[in-house]
Amino acid sequence: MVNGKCKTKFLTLTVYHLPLTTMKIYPITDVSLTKLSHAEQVERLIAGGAKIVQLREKNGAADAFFADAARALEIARKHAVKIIINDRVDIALALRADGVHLGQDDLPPAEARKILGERAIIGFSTHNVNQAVEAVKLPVDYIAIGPVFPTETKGNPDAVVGLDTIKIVRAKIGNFPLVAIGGINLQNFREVLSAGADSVAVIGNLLSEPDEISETFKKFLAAV
Ligand code: 3NM
Repeated sequence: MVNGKCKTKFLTLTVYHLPLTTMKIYPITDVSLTKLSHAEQVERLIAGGAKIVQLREKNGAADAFFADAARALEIARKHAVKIIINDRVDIALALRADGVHLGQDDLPPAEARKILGERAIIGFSTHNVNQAVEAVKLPVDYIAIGPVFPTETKGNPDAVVGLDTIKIVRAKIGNFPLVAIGGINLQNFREVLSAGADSVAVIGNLLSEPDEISETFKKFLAAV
């Protein structure tokens, strides 16, 4: 058992951690906001320089999301861009996507890990310091914390955590990859990174002008 335990620890420290720290801007798609398919949003984001995109679908039917995500993945593969599927472990598995992002009420990360395997990227949302501290013990590659600022994009959001929580979480989790989310924009994202986040996940401020998605993404990258 000791060996088994060591192996798990080793995997947690080395294999599960991805270079998300090098992807400081983590875009998430939203069809209802943009009126564009996930595939079209991915195309525009990649044209702006995105290296990882999360596909988030809260309204559509599974078959339509699957078909759209398959097209998005095809585009992403041509550019060596990673695709993470929000919530749906089944769709991530069926598509052989790069990974899945799970919320507190989704399939537990350990079960998702069993299904998707060691190479999958698994992210996990947290909304306070305690959840974050517990989450880094799980077989996940990164945790997200939010909402950092008020957000209009998420229905029924948790309480705003603010920059101080990011600082506290960073102090408690060491180098564990930390994504911040919620109300982050071109003006405030650097202070979120300075507070200790490795990466910022953004929806509204990137996508609210669908014709300018590529340009807006470029502006984020230029401002990092
Ligand atoms: N999750 P915007 S906040 C999807 O707190 C999501 O976990 C959140 O969108 C969390 O960049 C959020 O438009 C919405 O604020 C992020």
